[in-house]
Amino acid sequence: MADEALIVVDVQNDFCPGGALAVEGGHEIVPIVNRLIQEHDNVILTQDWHPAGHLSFASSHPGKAPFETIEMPYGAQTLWPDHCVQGTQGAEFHPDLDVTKAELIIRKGFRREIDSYSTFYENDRKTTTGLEGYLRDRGIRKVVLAGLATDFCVAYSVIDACQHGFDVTVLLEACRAIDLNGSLDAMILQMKEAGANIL
Ligand code: VGL
Ligand code: ZN
Repeated sequence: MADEALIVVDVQNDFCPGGALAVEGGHEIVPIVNRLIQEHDNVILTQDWHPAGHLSFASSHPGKAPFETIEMPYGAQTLWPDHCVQGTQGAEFHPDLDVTKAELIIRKGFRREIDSYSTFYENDRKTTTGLEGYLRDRGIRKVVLAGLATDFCVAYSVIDACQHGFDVTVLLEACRAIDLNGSLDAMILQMKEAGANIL
């Protein structure tokens, strides 16, 4: 399947139990994702990679608490606990994730003023990560997504991939969700409406 890529989203310590923004059962997907990596010819990893003081952190907004929403110049933004700070242990991939085969690591969220859920576009929906060009240049037509979290970085990446004309599959058994105020059901619906195959 030379025209298919596996995109493994944010399987990092801070999104696993014990981490700063732990996703319930996040670590459980690691063996499943490792199997998917072995089965794919083209493997891409994404890494949430924020500078200290990132504006998606509640700590950057006096009086605000994690999981509240604020208005940013580009629209509504959920505030998070400090997580995936560049160079910290929490930003590293899970130690058991089999990263060796990955040909590309896309880092996102490194601009202080903009958060980035999708691995194609940052949350202003204009700033690109370059992933689309990479996939086109490599002749990739199909993408398979797995990782953390289903209802944020996976879902936004899935929807963008669909809108750019890729054939997109999400493997839910290889994802885990944050599920904030019904976000999991809402994003599964949006992924379906975008045309993704949800397995
Ligand atoms: C994510 C919230 C903040 C994710 C990243 O990987 O889904 N969620 N940063
Ligand atoms: Zn983040």
